[in-house]
Amino acid sequence: MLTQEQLGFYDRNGYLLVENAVTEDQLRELRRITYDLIDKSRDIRESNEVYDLDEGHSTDAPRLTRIKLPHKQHPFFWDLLKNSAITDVLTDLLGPDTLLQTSKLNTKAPGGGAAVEWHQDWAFYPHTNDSMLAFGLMLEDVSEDNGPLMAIPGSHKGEILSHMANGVFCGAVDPDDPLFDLEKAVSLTGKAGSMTVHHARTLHGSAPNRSDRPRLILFYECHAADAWPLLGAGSYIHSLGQRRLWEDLQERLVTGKLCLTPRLEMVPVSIPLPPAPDASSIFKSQKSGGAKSAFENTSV
Ligand SMILES: O=C(O)CCC(=O)C(=O)O
Repeated sequence: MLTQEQLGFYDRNGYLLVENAVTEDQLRELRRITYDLIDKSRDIRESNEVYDLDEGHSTDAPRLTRIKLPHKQHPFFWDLLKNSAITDVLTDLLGPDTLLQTSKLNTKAPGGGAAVEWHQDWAFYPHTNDSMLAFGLMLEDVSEDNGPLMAIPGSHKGEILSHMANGVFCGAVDPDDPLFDLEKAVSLTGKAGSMTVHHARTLHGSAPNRSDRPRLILFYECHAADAWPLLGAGSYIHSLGQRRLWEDLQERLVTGKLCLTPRLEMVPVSIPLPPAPDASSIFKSQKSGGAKSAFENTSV
């Protein structure tokens, strides 16, 4: 359970670092499953429904940017979210009724694993209210040199910046946007087993992995059950049809019950359209959409 101090910190800053979010046994199992999944990517030649391959990926040296939807690749990832200390942090921050929006395991390979340009998750999936957050569970130690998550304190209370470039939604802010103040950025480093939490409106990003160690972070993106997607990355639900939508909601329910009366709040919404030429992941949107990099030519 979070302390009043932690709750206050999160409310003011829009991010939080929780140490020892999982037990040693849970961490060991998470790593075993993850390295096994990475191993199974060796003979994959193109990104597919499970893996996003990084440049230079080969049988001898697997290099991934992401394992997609880990909670669908192994039940342990789902059980952990539903039944652990992470579940308590979730309900402390979002209330008793919560859903998983999506999960991903971002695996920055040593020596260059891709940067994630600065963005606000909210820009990808505006909802009827912003009771939404992302957990980032560190499966290996995260230090300044292996591409830690970085966040701008308090940005969750500010504007949603433009994530457009060249007339398309590129999923990143322009580093030259006067509303973007990189000077304020903080790095969220920690020991394996620590967990970051960031609000869906918090500006965040991460540099390439410049170390010789992997950077493995398991992200769970969750929302209160009364936050319903408008359009964008969450809007796949509109294509499911009534029956499949109903099943999908049950499948993603983490705690409590579904809520069929969305809470409508005065939140800033900009529809993330038109899509970048390849909008299949944030990495692809940022690259194919021509996002300007905030990390090139810096030593961050
Ligand atoms: O992997 C990271 O460092 C950040 C990931 C992220 O922000 C995202 O995938 O939306």
